[in-house]
This record gives sequence, C-alpha cells and structure tokens, in this order.
Amino acid sequence: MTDQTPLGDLTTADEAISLGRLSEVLGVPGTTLRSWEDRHGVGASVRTAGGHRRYTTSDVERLGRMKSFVDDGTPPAAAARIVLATEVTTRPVGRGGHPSPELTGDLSPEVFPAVVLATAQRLDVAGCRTLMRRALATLGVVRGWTELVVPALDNIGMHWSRGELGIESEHMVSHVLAAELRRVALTARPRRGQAKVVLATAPPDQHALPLLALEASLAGHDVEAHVLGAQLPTAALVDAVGTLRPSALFLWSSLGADHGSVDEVERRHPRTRIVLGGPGWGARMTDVVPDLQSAVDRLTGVGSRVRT
Ligand code: B12
Repeated sequence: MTDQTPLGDLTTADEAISLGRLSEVLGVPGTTLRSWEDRHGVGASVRTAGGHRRYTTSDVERLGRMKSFVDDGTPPAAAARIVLATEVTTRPVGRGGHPSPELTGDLSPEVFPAVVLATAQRLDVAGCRTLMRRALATLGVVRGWTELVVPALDNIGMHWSRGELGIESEHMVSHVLAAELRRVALTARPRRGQAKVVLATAPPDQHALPLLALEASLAGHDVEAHVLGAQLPTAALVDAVGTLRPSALFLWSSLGADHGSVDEVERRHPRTRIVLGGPGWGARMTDVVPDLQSAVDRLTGVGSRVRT
C-alpha cells in the first residue's frame, strides 16, 4: 500500500524528501531505489551535507514513472532509458519554437516507440518532430523507418486499439511524420533522365504514410515519384496512370484491399508494372513486397519481378 499524502513542491534540498519517505510514497523498497540510482542513473538529484539522498518533485515523478514501467514488466535498465529519454523531450523549446538543442533522446529500437508514445500522449509536436527527424537523419530513411518508425507506429496503433490513446494523438504523430518524410523528399536534389512511378493506396485505404516513406526513400534515386495519396477511387487511378504513363504503379494496402483496382489498371494499362505492398492484400496476391527496401529495389529496377 502506498502513502497518498500530497507531497507539495519539493524543489530545494530542504524541502526534498528522504529515501525512507519516498519508499513509503511509491511502495518501492529503499534497496531497490538505491539500485535504480547506482546501476541505472535514476535517483536523487540532491544530497544533504551529510551525504544522504534527497528527492525533489521531479525525482519523485521520474521514479514514479520508473516504477510504472517496471511494474508493467519492463526490465529496469530499459525502463531507466525510457524514463530518461522521455524526460529529455519534455524540456522547453528554444527560441523561434525550435526544439531545444539539448534534445538528444535515445534512438535505440528498445526505447524509441515508448518515447514517441510519450510525445503522442502529451500532444508534444516539437518533441515528436525532433524524434522523427533524428530517426530519419541518423539512420537514413529506409533504416530509420523500418527499425524505429514502424515499431513506433505499431505501438501507437496498439495503444489506440486498446482505448488507451486518443485518435487526436495518432493524428498528431501521423501529421508530424508525414511532414518529416515530405521534407526529405522535397530537399533531395532533382535528377535528370528519371523513370516515373506512381504511388497510391488501393481504395478504400486511408493509410498513406508508407507511400511517403517510399517517396522519401526514392529521393536521390533516378526515379520521379508521383504520390497520389489515399483513398483514390479506381476510375481516378486509371485516369492518372493514363495521364502520367509511369513505368510502374505502387499500390499500398493496410486493410482489406479492393482487388478490382488492380484488375482494372491491368486491363486498361497492360504495360504498366504493378507493385503491391502492405498487409491488406491477403493471400490472393502472392507477390507483395515485404518491406520498404524491397519496394525501393523493385521500383528502381534492382529487383524487377512482376506481380504474378
Ligand atoms: C496512422 C494510422 C492511421 C491513420 C493514417 C494516417 C495516414 N496519413 O496514413 C488514420 C487515422 C487515417 C487511420 C485510420 C484507420 N485505421 Co489505422 N493505423 C495507423 C497506424 C498507427 C500506422 C499506419 C502505418 O502507416 N503503419 C506503417 C506500416 C508500414 O506498418 P505495417 O503495415 O505493420 O507494415 C508491415 C509491413 O507491411 C512491412 N512494411 C513496413 N513498412 C513498409 C513500407 C513499404 C513500402 C512496404 C512495401 C512494406 C512495409 O513491414 C511491417 C511489418 O510487417 C496503424 C498501426 C500499425 N501497426 O501500422 C493503424 C492501423 C493500421 N489502423 C487500423 C484501423 C482499424 C484503422 C481504421 C479502420 C480505424 C477506424 N475505425 O476508422 C481506419 C481505416 C480507415 C480506412 N478506410 O483506411 C488498424 C488495422 C487493424 C486491421 N488490420 O484490421 C491498425 C493496425 C491499428 C490497430 N492496431 O488496430 N489509421
């Protein structure tokens, strides 16, 4: 049983609480609190003149979050990294609304999804933008998307489906991520003599982020990508392929796809190569590219298998 007595604002060494009191408040043994500090760096930020630990408000908040993660089954080392990385993203933004240069969150796959989730819960646009930008810039689009961003989206989707995260948070993350992916695509140097590809989602799918990941990944290759976005009706897709005459059409589906769109494009534009991606195609489609790198390879001609 934990002690629920309010602690007030414990900002100075005099006001900060002792190890014993914190142990009562959180319901965590003192030996465990000491080991979280000694081994994982999550502990008291002040000491008395006699060297005793004293915990401020932010220490209490941080250790409370540490306890929640550990109670949920996260190993203490990972919990500490999440707590410390998440805390970094809450620091104030710098001048001009740009995130503070101190923002140096942890980009390991173990921690990234939890840190993105924390920004989603707080609707922290600047923190989310910084994380996405760093993931894409540090690892490059293909690895950043595959190793960090997709697990983070999966985690967001899981919390949303359990009713633990509002749709506004999911929209915020999608919007920020879309802008970061577009930024990469737009800043790439244009090349001459490009092959043309069209990227769209199969109706009625609204999940367009993989198209933007693909567009950003193709930037810098000799490919001109035209993103037509989500929920494009089949007739519009057929018209667009007729107008643009791409060498390939990439169609994404996250949910159950309308296979009629593929049949119709094939019938009207038999020379256009169709490349399919996403879990929504199901078993009927046997040649669905499994990941972003394979889609890039297929559209740049490195892997040139045609849909069977
Ligand atoms: C963001 C999001 C949205 C946003 C999309 C915004 C946008 N601009 O794209 C919005 C809010 C619009 C949305 C709407 C809906 N969504 Co949604 N959404 C998501 C979320 C969080 C991320 C989607 C995404 O881009 N994922 C990234 C992709 C690439 O991940 P993936 O499909 O798992 O990828 C795998 C492979 O395909 C491959 N891969 C990864 N990247 C790439 C890239 C390429 C190019 C290739 C080829 C392969 C590849 O590796 C992955 C692992 O195997 C997912 C959660 C999730 N797990 O994905 C839910 C999710 C897809 N949505 C879901 C649902 C239910 C919906 C709605 C029906 C909700 C509703 N009731 O309205 C609607 C759908 C409406 C519609 N007609 O489409 C469910 C789908 C469950 C299911 N399979 O039936 C999910 C899984 C959430 C969940 N856990 O329940 N969504």
